Amino acid sequence: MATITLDPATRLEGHLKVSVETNLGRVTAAKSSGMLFRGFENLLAGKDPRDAAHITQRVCGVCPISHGMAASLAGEVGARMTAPDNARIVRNLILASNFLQSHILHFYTLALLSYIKGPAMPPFTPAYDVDMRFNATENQVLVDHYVQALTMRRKAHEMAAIFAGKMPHTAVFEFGGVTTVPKAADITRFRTYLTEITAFIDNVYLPDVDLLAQRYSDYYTIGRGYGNLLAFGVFDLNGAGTAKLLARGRVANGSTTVTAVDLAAITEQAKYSWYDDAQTARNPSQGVTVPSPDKAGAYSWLKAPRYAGGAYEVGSLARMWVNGDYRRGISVMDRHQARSHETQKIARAMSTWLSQINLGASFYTAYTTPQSGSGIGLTEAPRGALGHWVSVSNRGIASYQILTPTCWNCSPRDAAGAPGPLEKALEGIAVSDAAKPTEVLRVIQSYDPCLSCAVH
Ligand code: NFE
Repeated sequence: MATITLDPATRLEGHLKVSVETNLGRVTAAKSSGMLFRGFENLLAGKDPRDAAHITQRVCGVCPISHGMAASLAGEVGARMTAPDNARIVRNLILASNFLQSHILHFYTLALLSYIKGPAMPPFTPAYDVDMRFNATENQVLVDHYVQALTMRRKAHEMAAIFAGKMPHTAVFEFGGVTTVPKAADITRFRTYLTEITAFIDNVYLPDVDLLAQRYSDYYTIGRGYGNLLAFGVFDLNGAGTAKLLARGRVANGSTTVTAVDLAAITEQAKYSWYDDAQTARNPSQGVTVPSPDKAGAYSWLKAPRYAGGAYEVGSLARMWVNGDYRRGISVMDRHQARSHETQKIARAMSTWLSQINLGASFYTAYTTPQSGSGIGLTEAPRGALGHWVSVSNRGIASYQILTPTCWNCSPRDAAGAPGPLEKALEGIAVSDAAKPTEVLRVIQSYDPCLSCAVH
């Protein structure tokens, strides 16, 4: 019996601590802890509802656009209006650019370095050097692609900034539409970036994931977890949001039968979280965030979101599975595969959307803050399902709750004692070297956790 603790688990955003109990080299139980508190929900109280599209983007520099999108949708739902088609398309293009940069960042900068040897210098050292299976030539090609990916990620940001003005943290999101009115030259410039990034995705990213999957095919059987997958869906293809590039839905235990998402079935539990017990098992529409840093038995600043009591994985694999695009399996390697194929699917769709911008039509519809009301904004961030729940009174924010992807994936145990998705996925894996638990890190990184988002 031994306990292995990664604190912090490296190459992910924010401070995640993971502790695993092992017996004869196998993990018997895992604990995932978010080790910081932020309090965005509380600081939004009393603000002008329109500020939410700007403040919540500061939850994270990697996925700010998703927050701008969720906040705008929630505000527009609350005001019973929709933004015009041009705004929907421009928002999709900015969000899609943000997905491309995030997925490229995740594979090359965060995950791949757990399978290749970088140059013998920081930031590549120190590193675990166990279970390295690429030959010297392959290793060098992948290191070269790592360097190339840094440029591609920058270019994806530059592409987004053509419409967003700047990245990260754009000012382009306003309730009712977007503050930019693109010109034909902007669209041409965007397409030039998109062509280059698409070529990288097709010719470098997907083949590299395939090569990784060949050498590490055993990782198709590692890190499955519960097999429960949930997606809110993203990239609206019409104003009503009834058609999406990636659909809303969920499956239980690896099923191929997709069922509808009933928002009323979502609760955020807090038995093992450093929050006051008064908020246990509340729907986000009723949620409160009362920190309780000395609470006995608690071990994380993440709440534990559950759907009908079950722990659900969110992210590219959930989206691609629900949409019927990828159903090979649920594992570490399937997460990398689904993410790369999703990147390709989104890049293809962006090309179509670019030609749908109607330069003669409006990008904004006048918005008036209602005296009171409530709205829910559901979308996807690169790491998975994202929701904002807002209620307004006296034209100010009365309450705001944010439910992020990493909060689903890295949540602690729930009131019934059932582990969160990552905790479950770690159970049973073999650890060859307790001093260099690379298998544990690879499972963690397959979810692409972001703790800044998770605790928000
Ligand atoms: Ni900070 Fe975020 C998460 C994504 S959504 S990266 O989790 O993707 O708040």
